[in-house]
Amino acid sequence: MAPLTLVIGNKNYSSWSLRAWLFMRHAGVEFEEILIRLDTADTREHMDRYGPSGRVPVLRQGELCVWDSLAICEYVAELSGRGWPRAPEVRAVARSVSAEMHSGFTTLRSLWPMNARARNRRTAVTAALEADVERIDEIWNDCRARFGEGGPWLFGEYSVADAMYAPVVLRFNTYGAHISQAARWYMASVLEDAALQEWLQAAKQEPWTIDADEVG
Ligand SMILES: N[C@@H](CCC(=O)N[C@@H](CS)C(=O)NCC(=O)O)C(=O)O
Repeated sequence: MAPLTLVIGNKNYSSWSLRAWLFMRHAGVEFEEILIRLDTADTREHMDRYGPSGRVPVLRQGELCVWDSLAICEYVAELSGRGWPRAPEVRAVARSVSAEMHSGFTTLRSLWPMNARARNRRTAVTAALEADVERIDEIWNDCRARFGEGGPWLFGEYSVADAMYAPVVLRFNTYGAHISQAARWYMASVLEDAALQEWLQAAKQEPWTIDADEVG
C-alpha cells in the first residue's frame, strides 16, 4: 500500500482535522502528517499544494487526493476494515449520526469554536445553541442505550461516529455544556482516550493563537 499522508491544520483549532486524524489512529493505519498553520497570509497557498478545496484535512496517497473529513474516514474504513458497525441496520444509524454532525450543528460550531486547550470559557447560551446541545445529548444517549453494550463508544466499538463527535466533546469541556449524566460518562471515555490525549498534548505545545476562535 502506498504511504498515507494526512494534511491537517492547527491541532488546537482544527476540528475537521481532528476527526480524520483520530479515526486514522483508531483504525491503526500508519500515516505521516503535515501541519499547515491556519489563519496566516500564506495558509491558502500551502493548502493549494495538497488539495483543491482550500481546506484541511486532506489525505494523500500517491496521486490519490481525498479532501473532506468524512470522505477520509470512509476511505480509511475501507482500507482498514474498521470504523463502521457490522450489522447494516446499525451501520445505517452510525452513518446517520455521523452525517448529522458533518452537515449540521452550525450554531454550536460557530458560537463554540473548538479551542482544545481552553478551559472554563463561558458564553451566552442562545435557544439555538441549547437546541444543538440537547440534540447531541439525545444522540449520545440513544446510541449508547441501543448499541453501546460492547464497549464505551457510541456503537460499542470505536467507530467513525466517535471521531465525528470528538471535537464536540472538547467544545462541551471548554464551554461547560449542561448535559445528562449518560452524556457526561460518554465524554469521560472520549477525554481519556489515548489518541485524543496525544492530540491534546500537541495542541498545548502550539504557540499560535487565532483571535476569532478565542471565545468566552
Ligand atoms: N467539510 C470539510 C470542512 C473542512 C474545513 O472547513 N476545514 C477548516 C479547518 S477546521 C479549513 O480548512 N478552513 C480554511 C482556513 O482556515 O483557511 C471537511 O469535513 O473536511
